[in-house]
Amino acid sequence: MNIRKEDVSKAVKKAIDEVQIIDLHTHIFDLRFKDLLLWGIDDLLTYHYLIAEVMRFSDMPYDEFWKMTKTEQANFIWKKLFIENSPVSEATRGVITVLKSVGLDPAIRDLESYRKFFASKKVSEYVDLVFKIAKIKYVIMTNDPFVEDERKIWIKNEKGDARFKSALRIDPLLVKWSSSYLKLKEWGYNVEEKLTEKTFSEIKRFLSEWMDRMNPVYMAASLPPEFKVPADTETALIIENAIIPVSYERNVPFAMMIGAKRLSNPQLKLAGDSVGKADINTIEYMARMYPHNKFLLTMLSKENQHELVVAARKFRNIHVFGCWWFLNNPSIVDEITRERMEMLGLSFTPQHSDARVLDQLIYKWDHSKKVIEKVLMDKYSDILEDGWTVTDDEIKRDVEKLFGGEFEEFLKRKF
Ligand code: RAT
Ligand code: ZN
Repeated sequence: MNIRKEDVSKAVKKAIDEVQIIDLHTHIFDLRFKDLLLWGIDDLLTYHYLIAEVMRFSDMPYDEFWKMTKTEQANFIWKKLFIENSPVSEATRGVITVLKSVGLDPAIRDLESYRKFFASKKVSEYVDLVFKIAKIKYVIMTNDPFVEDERKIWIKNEKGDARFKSALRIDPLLVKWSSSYLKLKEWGYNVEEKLTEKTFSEIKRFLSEWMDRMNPVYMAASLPPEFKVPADTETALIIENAIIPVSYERNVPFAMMIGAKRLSNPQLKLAGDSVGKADINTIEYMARMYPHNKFLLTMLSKENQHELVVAARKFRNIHVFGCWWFLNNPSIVDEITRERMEMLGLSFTPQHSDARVLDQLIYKWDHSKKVIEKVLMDKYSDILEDGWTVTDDEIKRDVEKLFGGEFEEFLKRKF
Protein backbone atom coordinates (compact mmCIF):
# COMPACT_ATOMS: atom_id res chain seq x y z
CA MET A 1 0.00 0.00 0.00
CA ASN A 2 1.24 3.48 -0.83
CA ILE A 3 2.50 5.35 2.16
CA ARG A 4 1.24 8.80 3.02
CA LYS A 5 3.88 11.49 3.29
CA GLU A 6 3.33 11.89 7.00
CA ASP A 7 3.82 8.15 7.59
CA VAL A 8 7.16 7.79 5.83
CA SER A 9 9.21 8.29 8.97
CA LYS A 10 7.34 5.56 10.79
CA ALA A 11 7.71 3.12 7.88
CA VAL A 12 11.45 3.75 7.50
CA LYS A 13 11.99 3.45 11.24
CA LYS A 14 10.14 0.13 11.29
CA ALA A 15 12.06 -1.27 8.31
CA ILE A 16 15.41 -0.26 9.81
CA ASP A 17 14.44 -1.55 13.19
CA GLU A 18 13.51 -4.95 11.77
CA VAL A 19 16.24 -5.49 9.19
CA GLN A 20 18.61 -8.40 9.76
CA ILE A 21 22.09 -7.00 9.21
CA ILE A 22 24.97 -8.46 7.24
CA ASP A 23 28.08 -6.93 8.80
CA LEU A 24 30.71 -6.84 6.08
CA HIS A 25 33.78 -6.21 8.17
CA THR A 26 34.44 -7.00 11.83
CA HIS A 27 37.30 -8.25 13.96
CA ILE A 28 35.25 -10.59 16.11
CA PHE A 29 35.57 -14.37 16.11
CA ASP A 30 33.37 -17.37 16.65
CA LEU A 31 33.75 -19.61 19.68
CA ARG A 32 36.34 -21.87 18.04
CA PHE A 33 38.83 -19.05 18.46
CA LYS A 34 38.41 -18.97 22.26
CA ASP A 35 40.24 -15.96 23.77
CA LEU A 36 40.51 -14.22 20.45
CA LEU A 37 36.82 -13.43 20.87
CA LEU A 38 36.78 -10.27 23.01
CA TRP A 39 33.64 -9.38 24.96
CA GLY A 40 32.45 -7.73 28.18
CA ILE A 41 33.15 -4.50 30.00
CA ASP A 42 36.93 -4.73 30.34
CA ASP A 43 37.42 -5.43 26.65
CA LEU A 44 35.01 -2.62 25.82
CA LEU A 45 36.91 -0.16 27.99
CA THR A 46 40.34 -1.14 26.66
CA TYR A 47 39.27 -0.77 23.01
CA HIS A 48 42.12 0.94 21.14
CA TYR A 49 39.89 3.87 20.19
CA LEU A 50 39.56 4.60 23.94
CA ILE A 51 43.25 4.07 24.62
CA ALA A 52 44.05 6.85 22.14
CA GLU A 53 41.50 9.08 23.85
CA VAL A 54 42.56 8.43 27.42
CA MET A 55 46.20 9.27 26.84
CA ARG A 56 45.16 12.79 25.91
CA PHE A 57 44.02 13.31 29.51
CA SER A 58 47.19 11.97 31.05
CA ASP A 59 50.94 12.39 31.19
CA MET A 60 51.50 8.79 32.26
CA PRO A 61 54.46 7.35 30.32
CA TYR A 62 53.18 5.02 27.60
CA ASP A 63 55.23 2.13 28.97
CA GLU A 64 53.56 2.42 32.31
CA PHE A 65 50.16 2.13 30.68
CA TRP A 66 51.19 -0.96 28.72
CA LYS A 67 52.58 -2.58 31.86
CA MET A 68 49.20 -2.47 33.61
CA THR A 69 46.88 -5.48 33.53
CA LYS A 70 43.74 -5.28 31.44
CA THR A 71 41.66 -4.64 34.59
CA GLU A 72 43.96 -1.81 35.67
CA GLN A 73 43.86 -0.25 32.23
CA ALA A 74 40.07 -0.49 32.24
CA ASN A 75 39.90 1.15 35.70
CA PHE A 76 42.13 3.95 34.49
CA ILE A 77 40.07 4.52 31.34
CA TRP A 78 36.81 4.39 33.27
CA LYS A 79 38.04 6.98 35.75
CA LYS A 80 39.48 9.35 33.20
CA LEU A 81 36.97 9.12 30.37
CA PHE A 82 33.75 8.41 32.23
CA ILE A 83 34.10 9.89 35.72
CA GLU A 84 36.46 12.83 35.36
CA ASN A 85 35.00 13.74 31.95
CA SER A 86 31.59 13.12 30.43
CA PRO A 87 31.60 10.34 27.82
CA VAL A 88 30.61 12.43 24.83
CA SER A 89 33.03 11.03 22.25
CA GLU A 90 31.63 8.42 19.86
CA ALA A 91 33.68 5.58 21.36
CA THR A 92 32.85 6.43 24.96
CA ARG A 93 29.20 6.96 24.11
CA GLY A 94 29.28 3.48 22.63
CA VAL A 95 30.05 1.92 26.00
CA ILE A 96 27.01 3.65 27.51
CA THR A 97 24.81 2.38 24.69
CA VAL A 98 26.01 -1.18 25.30
CA LEU A 99 25.39 -0.99 29.07
CA LYS A 100 21.87 0.26 28.52
CA SER A 101 21.09 -2.24 25.76
CA VAL A 102 22.09 -5.29 27.80
CA GLY A 103 19.87 -4.10 30.66
CA LEU A 104 22.44 -2.40 32.92
CA ASP A 105 21.91 1.04 34.37
CA PRO A 106 24.55 3.49 33.12
CA ALA A 107 23.45 6.00 35.75
CA ILE A 108 24.82 3.97 38.65
CA ARG A 109 28.38 4.31 37.23
CA ASP A 110 29.43 1.21 39.16
CA LEU A 111 32.15 -0.59 37.23
CA GLU A 112 32.31 -3.50 39.69
CA SER A 113 28.62 -4.28 39.32
CA TYR A 114 28.99 -4.20 35.53
CA ARG A 115 31.90 -6.63 35.87
CA LYS A 116 29.74 -8.96 37.94
CA PHE A 117 27.06 -8.94 35.29
CA PHE A 118 29.49 -9.99 32.55
CA ALA A 119 31.20 -12.55 34.78
CA SER A 120 27.84 -14.26 35.26
CA LYS A 121 27.36 -14.75 31.51
CA LYS A 122 28.25 -17.80 29.47
CA VAL A 123 29.99 -16.62 26.34
CA SER A 124 27.94 -18.79 23.98
CA GLU A 125 24.70 -17.38 25.38
CA TYR A 126 26.11 -13.90 25.29
CA VAL A 127 26.91 -14.24 21.59
CA ASP A 128 23.26 -15.14 20.99
CA LEU A 129 22.10 -12.21 23.08
CA VAL A 130 24.29 -9.68 21.27
CA PHE A 131 23.25 -10.98 17.85
CA LYS A 132 19.62 -10.73 18.95
CA ILE A 133 19.90 -7.18 20.31
CA ALA A 134 21.93 -5.92 17.35
CA LYS A 135 19.73 -7.90 14.88
CA ILE A 136 22.65 -9.43 13.04
CA LYS A 137 22.12 -12.08 10.37
CA TYR A 138 25.83 -12.75 10.01
CA VAL A 139 29.17 -11.03 10.41
CA ILE A 140 32.29 -11.34 8.33
CA MET A 141 35.43 -11.83 10.39
CA THR A 142 38.99 -10.74 9.59
CA ASN A 143 41.11 -13.86 9.27
CA ASP A 144 44.84 -13.55 8.91
CA PRO A 145 46.70 -16.82 8.33
CA PHE A 146 49.92 -15.10 9.38
CA VAL A 147 48.64 -14.69 12.93
CA GLU A 148 49.83 -17.81 14.68
CA ASP A 149 46.97 -17.98 17.23
CA GLU A 150 44.47 -17.95 14.40
CA ARG A 151 46.37 -20.19 12.08
CA LYS A 152 46.56 -23.01 14.57
CA ILE A 153 42.78 -23.03 14.90
CA TRP A 154 42.15 -22.95 11.16
CA ILE A 155 44.40 -25.90 10.51
CA LYS A 156 42.27 -28.04 12.80
CA ASN A 157 39.51 -27.66 10.19
CA GLU A 158 36.73 -27.59 12.78
CA LYS A 159 33.26 -26.54 11.77
CA GLY A 160 32.40 -22.96 12.75
CA ASP A 161 29.25 -21.02 13.55
CA ALA A 162 27.38 -20.15 10.33
CA ARG A 163 26.74 -16.63 11.67
CA PHE A 164 30.48 -15.93 11.36
CA LYS A 165 31.80 -15.98 7.81
CA SER A 166 35.41 -15.45 7.00
CA ALA A 167 37.51 -12.96 5.05
CA LEU A 168 41.04 -13.88 4.07
CA ARG A 169 43.19 -11.01 5.26
CA ILE A 170 46.44 -10.70 3.37
CA ASP A 171 48.18 -7.53 4.60
CA PRO A 172 51.45 -9.35 5.43
CA LEU A 173 51.75 -10.62 1.85
CA LEU A 174 51.33 -7.15 0.44
CA VAL A 175 53.05 -4.86 2.88
CA LYS A 176 55.66 -7.06 4.57
CA TRP A 177 56.88 -9.32 1.82
CA SER A 178 60.50 -9.25 3.07
CA SER A 179 59.46 -11.19 6.17
CA SER A 180 56.32 -12.94 4.91
CA TYR A 181 58.14 -14.86 2.21
CA LEU A 182 60.17 -16.55 4.95
CA LYS A 183 56.95 -17.72 6.57
CA LEU A 184 55.68 -19.08 3.26
CA LYS A 185 58.93 -20.95 2.83
CA GLU A 186 58.63 -22.39 6.32
CA TRP A 187 55.12 -23.61 5.42
CA GLY A 188 56.41 -25.45 2.38
CA TYR A 189 55.89 -22.97 -0.46
CA ASN A 190 58.71 -22.73 -2.93
CA VAL A 191 59.08 -18.93 -2.91
CA GLU A 192 62.00 -16.56 -2.89
CA GLU A 193 62.17 -12.90 -1.98
CA LYS A 194 62.67 -12.00 -5.62
CA LEU A 195 59.29 -11.95 -7.30
CA THR A 196 59.77 -14.61 -9.98
CA GLU A 197 57.06 -16.43 -11.94
CA LYS A 198 57.55 -19.43 -9.66
CA THR A 199 57.07 -17.22 -6.59
CA PHE A 200 53.85 -15.75 -7.98
CA SER A 201 52.51 -19.20 -8.69
CA GLU A 202 53.37 -20.34 -5.17
CA ILE A 203 51.64 -17.27 -3.69
CA LYS A 204 48.61 -18.24 -5.75
CA ARG A 205 48.80 -21.78 -4.40
CA PHE A 206 49.00 -20.39 -0.85
CA LEU A 207 45.91 -18.23 -1.43
CA SER A 208 43.97 -21.07 -3.03
CA GLU A 209 44.73 -23.46 -0.22
CA TRP A 210 43.62 -20.92 2.38
CA MET A 211 40.47 -20.30 0.40
CA ASP A 212 39.73 -24.01 0.49
CA ARG A 213 40.22 -23.94 4.23
CA MET A 214 38.38 -20.71 5.11
CA ASN A 215 35.82 -20.39 2.35
CA PRO A 216 36.18 -16.61 2.54
CA VAL A 217 33.57 -14.17 1.28
CA TYR A 218 36.41 -11.96 0.10
CA MET A 219 40.17 -11.34 0.37
CA ALA A 220 41.15 -8.11 2.09
CA ALA A 221 44.02 -5.81 2.81
CA SER A 222 44.37 -2.52 4.55
CA LEU A 223 46.70 -0.36 2.50
CA PRO A 224 48.64 2.84 3.11
CA PRO A 225 47.85 6.26 1.62
CA GLU A 226 50.76 5.88 -0.81
CA PHE A 227 49.30 2.66 -2.24
CA LYS A 228 49.85 2.72 -5.98
CA VAL A 229 49.18 0.30 -8.83
CA PRO A 230 50.72 -0.15 -11.37
CA ALA A 231 54.13 0.28 -9.83
CA ASP A 232 57.40 -1.51 -9.52
CA THR A 233 56.80 -2.32 -5.86
CA GLU A 234 56.28 -5.64 -4.14
CA THR A 235 52.74 -4.63 -3.21
CA ALA A 236 51.71 -3.73 -6.75
CA LEU A 237 53.46 -6.68 -8.37
CA ILE A 238 51.95 -9.21 -5.99
CA ILE A 239 48.52 -7.70 -6.50
CA GLU A 240 48.65 -7.78 -10.29
CA ASN A 241 50.37 -11.15 -10.63
CA ALA A 242 48.85 -13.16 -7.80
CA ILE A 243 45.88 -11.53 -6.08
CA ILE A 244 44.05 -10.42 -9.21
CA PRO A 245 44.24 -13.80 -10.99
CA VAL A 246 43.22 -15.82 -7.93
CA SER A 247 40.45 -13.37 -7.09
CA TYR A 248 39.09 -13.82 -10.62
CA GLU A 249 39.51 -17.60 -10.83
CA ARG A 250 37.90 -18.23 -7.47
CA ASN A 251 35.31 -15.46 -7.79
CA VAL A 252 36.40 -14.07 -4.43
CA PRO A 253 36.40 -10.25 -4.51
CA PHE A 254 39.41 -8.28 -3.37
CA ALA A 255 38.60 -5.74 -0.64
CA MET A 256 40.92 -2.78 -0.51
CA MET A 257 40.76 -0.67 2.61
CA ILE A 258 42.93 2.28 1.74
CA GLY A 259 44.41 5.16 3.71
CA ALA A 260 45.66 3.65 6.99
CA LYS A 261 48.96 5.14 8.07
CA ARG A 262 50.30 2.45 10.35
CA LEU A 263 51.99 3.32 13.64
CA SER A 264 52.14 7.05 13.19
CA ASN A 265 52.71 7.06 16.95
CA PRO A 266 54.35 3.70 17.72
CA GLN A 267 54.09 4.31 21.47
CA LEU A 268 50.35 3.85 21.18
CA LYS A 269 50.70 0.44 19.49
CA LEU A 270 47.39 -0.61 17.90
CA ALA A 271 45.96 2.81 18.83
CA GLY A 272 48.78 4.61 17.05
CA ASP A 273 47.60 4.35 13.44
CA SER A 274 46.61 7.47 11.55
CA VAL A 275 45.08 8.46 8.21
CA GLY A 276 46.28 9.85 4.90
CA LYS A 277 44.67 10.71 1.57
CA ALA A 278 45.23 8.11 -1.13
CA ASP A 279 45.35 8.26 -4.91
CA ILE A 280 42.07 7.37 -6.60
CA ASN A 281 43.87 6.72 -9.90
CA THR A 282 44.98 3.37 -8.54
CA ILE A 283 41.40 2.28 -8.00
CA GLU A 284 40.25 3.43 -11.41
CA TYR A 285 43.24 1.72 -13.02
CA MET A 286 42.43 -1.59 -11.34
CA ALA A 287 38.72 -1.46 -12.07
CA ARG A 288 39.43 -0.58 -15.71
CA MET A 289 42.26 -3.06 -16.27
CA TYR A 290 40.43 -5.93 -14.60
CA PRO A 291 36.78 -5.45 -15.55
CA HIS A 292 35.97 -9.08 -14.78
CA ASN A 293 37.33 -8.80 -11.24
CA LYS A 294 35.30 -7.56 -8.29
CA PHE A 295 36.57 -4.96 -5.86
CA LEU A 296 35.20 -3.96 -2.49
CA LEU A 297 36.34 -0.51 -1.54
CA THR A 298 36.46 1.63 1.52
CA MET A 299 38.73 4.60 2.09
CA LEU A 300 39.77 6.11 5.37
CA SER A 301 40.29 9.72 4.44
CA LYS A 302 37.24 11.95 4.29
CA GLU A 303 38.91 13.77 1.42
CA ASN A 304 38.79 10.61 -0.71
CA GLN A 305 35.05 10.00 -0.37
CA HIS A 306 33.72 12.08 -3.22
CA GLU A 307 36.15 10.73 -5.80
CA LEU A 308 35.53 7.19 -4.59
CA VAL A 309 31.82 7.58 -5.26
CA VAL A 310 32.56 8.97 -8.70
CA ALA A 311 34.86 6.03 -9.41
CA ALA A 312 32.08 3.64 -8.37
CA ARG A 313 29.70 5.36 -10.81
CA LYS A 314 32.18 4.64 -13.58
CA PHE A 315 32.98 1.06 -12.66
CA ARG A 316 30.27 -1.39 -11.70
CA ASN A 317 32.90 -3.86 -10.50
CA ILE A 318 33.49 -1.59 -7.49
CA HIS A 319 31.27 -2.00 -4.45
CA VAL A 320 31.73 0.80 -1.92
CA PHE A 321 31.22 -0.12 1.71
CA GLY A 322 31.31 1.37 5.17
CA CYS A 323 32.37 4.54 6.89
CA TRP A 324 35.60 3.16 8.16
CA TRP A 325 37.26 3.73 11.56
CA PHE A 326 37.88 7.52 11.92
CA LEU A 327 34.87 8.10 9.68
CA ASN A 328 32.53 6.13 11.89
CA ASN A 329 31.17 9.15 13.70
CA PRO A 330 27.54 10.28 13.28
CA SER A 331 28.31 13.63 11.66
CA ILE A 332 30.57 12.03 9.07
CA VAL A 333 28.38 8.97 8.45
CA ASP A 334 25.53 11.37 7.77
CA GLU A 335 27.48 13.36 5.21
CA ILE A 336 29.04 10.39 3.44
CA THR A 337 25.84 8.38 3.31
CA ARG A 338 23.99 11.29 1.71
CA GLU A 339 26.80 11.79 -0.79
CA ARG A 340 26.79 8.12 -1.72
CA MET A 341 23.03 7.81 -1.97
CA GLU A 342 22.79 10.91 -4.13
CA MET A 343 25.24 9.45 -6.63
CA LEU A 344 24.84 5.68 -6.32
CA GLY A 345 21.21 5.27 -5.27
CA LEU A 346 21.04 2.06 -3.28
CA SER A 347 24.03 0.36 -4.92
CA PHE A 348 26.41 0.53 -1.96
CA THR A 349 26.65 -0.64 1.63
CA PRO A 350 26.59 2.37 3.95
CA GLN A 351 28.16 0.76 6.95
CA HIS A 352 30.10 -2.07 8.55
CA SER A 353 30.82 -2.18 12.27
CA ASP A 354 34.55 -2.96 12.47
CA ALA A 355 33.65 -4.33 15.92
CA ARG A 356 36.67 -5.73 17.75
CA VAL A 357 34.66 -6.54 20.84
CA LEU A 358 31.49 -8.58 20.39
CA ASP A 359 29.34 -6.13 22.37
CA GLN A 360 30.35 -3.30 20.03
CA LEU A 361 28.03 -4.78 17.42
CA ILE A 362 25.26 -3.31 19.55
CA TYR A 363 26.40 0.28 19.68
CA LYS A 364 28.05 0.57 16.30
CA TRP A 365 24.86 -0.57 14.61
CA ASP A 366 22.54 1.34 16.90
CA HIS A 367 24.33 4.60 16.21
CA SER A 368 24.76 4.08 12.47
CA LYS A 369 21.18 2.94 11.98
CA LYS A 370 19.88 6.16 13.49
CA VAL A 371 21.87 8.20 10.99
CA ILE A 372 21.04 6.06 7.96
CA GLU A 373 17.39 6.24 8.96
CA LYS A 374 17.43 10.04 8.84
CA VAL A 375 19.11 10.10 5.45
CA LEU A 376 16.64 7.66 3.97
CA MET A 377 13.65 9.52 5.39
CA ASP A 378 14.84 12.73 3.76
CA LYS A 379 15.36 11.04 0.42
CA TYR A 380 11.88 9.46 0.40
CA SER A 381 10.35 12.76 1.53
CA ASP A 382 11.96 14.56 -1.38
CA ILE A 383 10.56 12.19 -4.00
CA LEU A 384 7.16 12.03 -2.35
CA GLU A 385 7.05 15.78 -2.38
CA ASP A 386 7.30 15.60 -6.16
CA GLY A 387 4.51 13.08 -6.49
CA TRP A 388 6.31 9.71 -6.37
CA THR A 389 4.80 6.98 -4.19
CA VAL A 390 6.36 4.23 -2.10
CA THR A 391 4.92 1.20 -0.39
CA ASP A 392 5.93 -0.50 2.85
CA ASP A 393 7.32 -3.40 0.85
CA GLU A 394 9.45 -1.11 -1.27
CA ILE A 395 10.90 0.57 1.80
CA LYS A 396 11.64 -2.83 3.32
CA ARG A 397 13.30 -3.93 0.06
CA ASP A 398 15.45 -0.81 -0.09
CA VAL A 399 16.52 -1.08 3.55
CA GLU A 400 17.46 -4.73 3.12
CA LYS A 401 19.65 -3.76 0.18
CA LEU A 402 21.50 -1.16 2.24
CA PHE A 403 22.17 -3.53 5.11
CA GLY A 404 23.76 -6.31 3.09
CA GLY A 405 21.29 -7.30 0.36
CA GLU A 406 22.98 -5.28 -2.35
CA PHE A 407 26.35 -6.62 -1.26
CA GLU A 408 25.06 -10.18 -1.71
CA GLU A 409 23.73 -9.26 -5.16
CA PHE A 410 27.14 -7.83 -6.07
CA LEU A 411 28.74 -11.12 -5.05
CA LYS A 412 26.39 -13.03 -7.36
CA ARG A 413 26.99 -10.86 -10.44
CA LYS A 414 29.35 -12.05 -13.15
CA PHE A 415 31.11 -9.29 -15.04
O1 RAT B 1 39.09 -0.01 13.09
C1 RAT B 1 40.01 -0.64 13.61
O2 RAT B 1 39.84 -1.29 14.64
C2 RAT B 1 41.38 -0.56 13.01
O3 RAT B 1 42.30 -0.83 13.97
C3 RAT B 1 41.70 -1.53 11.94
O4 RAT B 1 41.50 -2.81 12.39
C4 RAT B 1 41.07 -1.49 10.65
O5 RAT B 1 39.69 -1.53 10.75
C5 RAT B 1 41.57 -2.63 9.80
O6 RAT B 1 40.81 -3.58 9.55
O7 RAT B 1 42.72 -2.56 9.39
ZN1 ZN C 1 38.99 -3.36 10.55
